[in-house]
Formats: sequence, C-alpha cells, structure tokens
Amino acid sequence: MKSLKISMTIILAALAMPSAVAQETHSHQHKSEEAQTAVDEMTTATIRKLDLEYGKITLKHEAIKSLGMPGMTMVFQIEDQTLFDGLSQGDNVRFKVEKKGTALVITAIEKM
Ligand SMILES: [Cu+2]
Repeated sequence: MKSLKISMTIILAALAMPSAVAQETHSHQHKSEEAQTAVDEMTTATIRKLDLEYGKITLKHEAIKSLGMPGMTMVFQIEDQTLFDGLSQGDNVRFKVEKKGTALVITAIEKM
C-alpha cells in the first residue's frame, strides 16, 4: 500500500512539471498557452535518437490516445530545445504531443 502512495505522488509531481517548465522559458513562448484542449495527457516512450541540431527526436512510443495513434517508432519535431536538456538516447520518458498544422510537436517531455 505504501508503494502505491509513493508512485501516486510521483505522478502528480510529473503532471505539475510541464507548466512549471513553460513558465521558466523566457521570451521563447510561441503560442504554448493556446487552448488547453486535451487534459495534460502524457505518453510513455523510449528515446531512440535525439537530434537537436535538426530539431528532431525519434521516439518509440506507447499509444497516444489524444491522437488515436497506436504505439510505434516515429520522428517528432522539437519546438523548444530547452525541454530536451539532460535527455539522451536510450532514456525512458513521458511526453506530451500536440498537432500543429501537419506537424506533431512535443510540448513537454521528462525522464521517468
Ligand atoms: Cu506514432
């Protein structure tokens, strides 16, 4: 029972993080605060490749409910590089993705 309580705390802390990160990013705010549509829903994944220079990340992700996408390995665009500080290939992460035009952009990501 105790372990359940601890993991719930971790999850809550994780959910609180994206907004904290967003507040810290300086003038770089594009339109991050547009309609907070899908509730902060994170998807777990493993980083297969991280290419900051070209603004791309390859993730092997679980199903993304908000997009109706099954689990797969695919490339996402990186809009805010500061989100990826300290992350590297092979890390297990939780992330949030939004559709912007035709691109799928990661708006939050954190190590598990
Ligand atoms: Cu996918």
